[in-house]
Amino acid sequence: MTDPRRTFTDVRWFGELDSTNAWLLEAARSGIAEGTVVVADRQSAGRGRLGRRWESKPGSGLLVSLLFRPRIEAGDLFSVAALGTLAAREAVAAVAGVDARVKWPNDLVVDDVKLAGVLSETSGIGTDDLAVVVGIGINLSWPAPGPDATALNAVCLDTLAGRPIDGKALLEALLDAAEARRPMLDDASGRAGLIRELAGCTATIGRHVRVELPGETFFGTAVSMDEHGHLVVDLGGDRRVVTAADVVHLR
Ligand code: BT5
Repeated sequence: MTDPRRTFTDVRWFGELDSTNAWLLEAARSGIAEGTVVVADRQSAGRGRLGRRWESKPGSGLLVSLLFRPRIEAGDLFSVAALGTLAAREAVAAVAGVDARVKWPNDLVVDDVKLAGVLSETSGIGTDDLAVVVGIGINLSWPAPGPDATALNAVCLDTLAGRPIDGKALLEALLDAAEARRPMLDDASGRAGLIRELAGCTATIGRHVRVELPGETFFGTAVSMDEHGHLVVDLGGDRRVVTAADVVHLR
């Protein structure tokens, strides 16, 4: 049977890397093609947003990065990360039967506990040579219940599904979901559709939140996501548009 995938076909699986995002970003700068997918069993320096770390013991998570070369403006970059988040969400539903929600901007959570994180990084922004690496970490079998999991406020798919989940099957489902949405990046209505779809499964909207910015913290109610994926927060009349921050869901 021919592979129905056309974009995400070149999958490179490593035993260990510092970071799948770091590897793919470097390769992107050297001209590697859109659709290259990098997976690692373990990462020695897994990256989160804002210089944070992604923790994953060997073989305990799906650690994958996908390369996109979309022809988009910087203001539309959120749609690429949104595609990655939606693909991860669809994959955990398909393979593990888990209905995850999104914590803005790109975490997958179940009952406000983090199952997966997404980190999008770029090179060549503002040029004809834009490359966007979308890195996704999904907890498969770690953290086990215990201090680590509690400290991270993390959960894994095995626990949620009540059975072992196969990382390869999860990867296949994720790539299929990414492939199906890839054409949406090519026009404005498709990109808007990705943001709308993400907003529709974002648990942050409607929640009372604490927004943590460098040097400033404020409270409000998250009311919507704008067309760029920014979070609109109501402060009791005044509205603020949050572009990059940490948001904490409050009860
Ligand atoms: C993220 O950052 O959630 C993005 C994580 C992206 C990881 C993937 S793995 C493949 C690819 N290659 C990389 O190097 N990175 C990507 P952020 O929103 O900043 O969240 C990071 C925070 O999540 C940390 O500071 C911890 O509090 C928490 N955390 C770390 N590891 C975790 C885990 N395994 N499960 C749940 N939470 C975790």
